Amino acid sequence: MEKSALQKARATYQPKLPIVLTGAVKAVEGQPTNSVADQEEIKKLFPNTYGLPELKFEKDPAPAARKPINVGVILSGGQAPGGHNVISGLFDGIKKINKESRLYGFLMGPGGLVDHNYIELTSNIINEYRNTGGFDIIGSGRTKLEKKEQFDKGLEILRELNISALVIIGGDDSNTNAAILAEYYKSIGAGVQVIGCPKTIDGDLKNDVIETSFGFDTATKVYSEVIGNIQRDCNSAKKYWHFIKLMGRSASHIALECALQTQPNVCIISEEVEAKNMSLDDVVNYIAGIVAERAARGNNFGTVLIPEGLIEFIPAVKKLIAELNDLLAKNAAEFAAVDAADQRQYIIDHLSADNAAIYASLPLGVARQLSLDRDPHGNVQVSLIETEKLLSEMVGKRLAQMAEEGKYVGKFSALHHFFGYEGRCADPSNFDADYCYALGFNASCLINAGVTGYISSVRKLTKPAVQWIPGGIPITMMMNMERRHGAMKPVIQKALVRLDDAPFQKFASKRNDWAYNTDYIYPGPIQYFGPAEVCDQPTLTLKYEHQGYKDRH
Ligand code: FBP
Repeated sequence: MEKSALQKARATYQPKLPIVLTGAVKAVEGQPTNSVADQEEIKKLFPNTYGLPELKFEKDPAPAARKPINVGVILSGGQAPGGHNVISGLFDGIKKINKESRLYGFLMGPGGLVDHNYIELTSNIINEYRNTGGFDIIGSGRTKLEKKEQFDKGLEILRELNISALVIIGGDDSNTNAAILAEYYKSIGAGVQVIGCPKTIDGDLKNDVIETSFGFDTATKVYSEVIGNIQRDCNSAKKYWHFIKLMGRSASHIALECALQTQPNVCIISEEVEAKNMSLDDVVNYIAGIVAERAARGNNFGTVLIPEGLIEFIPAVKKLIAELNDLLAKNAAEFAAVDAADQRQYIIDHLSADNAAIYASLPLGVARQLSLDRDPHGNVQVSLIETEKLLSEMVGKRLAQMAEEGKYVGKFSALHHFFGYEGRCADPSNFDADYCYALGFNASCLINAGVTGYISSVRKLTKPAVQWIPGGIPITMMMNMERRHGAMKPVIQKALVRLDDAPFQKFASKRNDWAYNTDYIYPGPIQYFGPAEVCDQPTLTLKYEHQGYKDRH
């Protein structure tokens, strides 16, 4: 593979490890754990892996010689910067356990395990991918591992390759499946450990024990750089309003972090829209009000950040989607047989009156997206809904009305952007390069400790990497029961933006200033080489969360 000068220099970067992982370690058990909610149900569903203790690693002064192990690894779901470093950390970790250990990568996501598609990851391959973005080393996919037949089929190849541990690198849904697989293999005495790793640019796989998912840091820095560039352009020409949709299928962490980094004129936070029971019109009026006020001050330009998942958080639309999910799950065959042109009417005829009215009122494109196929985990594919265009059109119409009423004088010219795929495969920032390498290396320590059903956890992330605290968290600890595909299922609780938490509070205390005074920040590109205050800083979300946590305790 030919490389740029930056890639060559970057390939030599040695990720920093928490100091404790630089020598032999032993696992130290903490207290037994409970799931975050619905304890009785989760306990019944996970009789073999519920209630396990949290683990921490400490230096082992007298380590025993260890046998080689064969490990499998899977990349699952959307790409996130740093996945290759998780794999290289895992590789280095199992080689340190015993240099005869082997790592096998299952190709194109969980489907590779079921279909027996794999490669052995040798040091030549691993070295090509150190510190690079993307998941192309083995590819990723969204096949949902949930059926006994899939687990049994997977076990055949694990046995054939003598693999005794499987590492699943994924988001909340993939780690939920890792927990189910761990429980199943344990229940049948398969002798295969299953370990998860917290991945997703969306930043919504986090809680008291997982401080952040990897990829969020790099992706938000990439988006913030580009938002900053747009803001400088718009502050130069002073003639456009930029409507920028940002990935993050459910939670608004990406939009919030980018707002903190760039200080746009408007940023909508879906969780607030839901908490305040706002309608689409309320959101439109809020934006139009700011556009009009800025126009009154002579500023016919600005930036609006919109989280990808907004539409699903508007309470009325949320109720509609919940009924649609059940309707489409129950009547799947009948609906598939309906002519495409008649599907809209079919849905209107089968929904309750309130939801039918809302569905009928939505622009055709949005309504159609809401009724299209869900992803394998049952999620509406919100990245395909053009919320940025929907909102700017509605704001334009509202401004026209306001102009007629004498409440707006100005010029509204809108441009649209969607930043998502641009950031998911960026070369990892130093933070993500270090964090991912530590997560992978730490996974090898969990394997060596003989545990299953754990997620790799590295904490104290606002400190320098050498001071990070590695350990393991039972996945069942993060679970609750939720409605999926029309039935209650055990799933990892998604972390949405908390309105009482420091990052949102910080944003809320500043947003009025940012709306009317043009106070943009232009963060510039990610820097890999240079002083730590430029190159090694975590996200503002993480910093404020830790600050808020300290203030509360
Ligand atoms: P994960 O939760 O699997 O990490 O993926 C999140 C995400 O990047 C969302 O932000 C986005 O809505 C979705 O993936 C897009 O999915 P796809 O890659 O299948 O188009």
